[in-house]
Amino acid sequence: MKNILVIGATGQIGSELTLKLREIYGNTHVVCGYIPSAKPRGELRESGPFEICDVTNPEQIATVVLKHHVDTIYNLAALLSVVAEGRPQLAWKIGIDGLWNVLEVAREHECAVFTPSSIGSFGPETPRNNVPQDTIQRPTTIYGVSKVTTELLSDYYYRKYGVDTRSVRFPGLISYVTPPGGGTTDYACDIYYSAVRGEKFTCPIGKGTYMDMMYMPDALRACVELMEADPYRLIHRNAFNIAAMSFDPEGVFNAIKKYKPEFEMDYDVDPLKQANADSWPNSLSDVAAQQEWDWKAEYDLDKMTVDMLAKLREKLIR
Ligand code: AKB
Repeated sequence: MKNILVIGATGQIGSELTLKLREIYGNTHVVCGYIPSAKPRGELRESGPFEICDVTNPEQIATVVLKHHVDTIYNLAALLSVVAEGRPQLAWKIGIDGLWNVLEVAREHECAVFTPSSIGSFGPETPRNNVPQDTIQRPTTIYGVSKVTTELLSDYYYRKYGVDTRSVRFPGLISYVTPPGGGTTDYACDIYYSAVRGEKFTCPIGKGTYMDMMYMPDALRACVELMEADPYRLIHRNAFNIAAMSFDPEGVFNAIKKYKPEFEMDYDVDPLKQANADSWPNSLSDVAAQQEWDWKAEYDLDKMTVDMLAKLREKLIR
């Protein structure tokens, strides 16, 4: 049985991943690592162990790892792309200094490590469509620079020290549970909240701007399946392209309108978000993930829309 530490467990991915990992590996085997300004609540707090674990504090990480006999760390602490652009030094401190801390603890205590990368690790020189697994990255955002560094440092620790590091490049993630905070792709989540609340949606990303997106259940499954994958089949490690759907604002608007014909949207483009989105590709190829660990997304835009609308109706309208 694995003993897992999730760092950043109260964030958008962590709050759902921690519960999924508890379902799979047992409640007592998955530690919710949090910082005091983002305390766990509800089921996250009640269903299993929780510990203060700041990624910028190596002693704290080591203490939790030793206390709970941790052998696998999901390192989810990071600033999303828009927030990172406003605070580049903090983004680096959390994303890269934090990663060094995690990798050093992992090296000493023989832990496997998952640290997500993103479609934001690509830049304007990357091919626009169906981006291959191995290609030019050269991002222009601090978020992207830190994600490429994450990929390289994680591969370095695997090659030099044998630390079992693995990762995926997440698309924009859409979920009805914990809203994202400060990302470029947040609109794709926010639009569903507006639709269910019966409000008009003002989109901060321009018409015709395509980005890869994924429904959270697929994203969580990707984390677990990659960490369970047979290491002898893995040619790549940090980080795999994964894909489910690519759409622009009109695409998701029309998907929602099919079920809510009265829904309305207009545009007020945010220059920072638009610049980030313009520097990222339209769509990724996930062939390497399919070949090396049998990755396959289950949700397309329509299937996700039906589920998001139903789940948000339950959550917001009682
Ligand atoms: C963001 O928009 O910053 C993230 C991402 C695509 O990595 N959702």
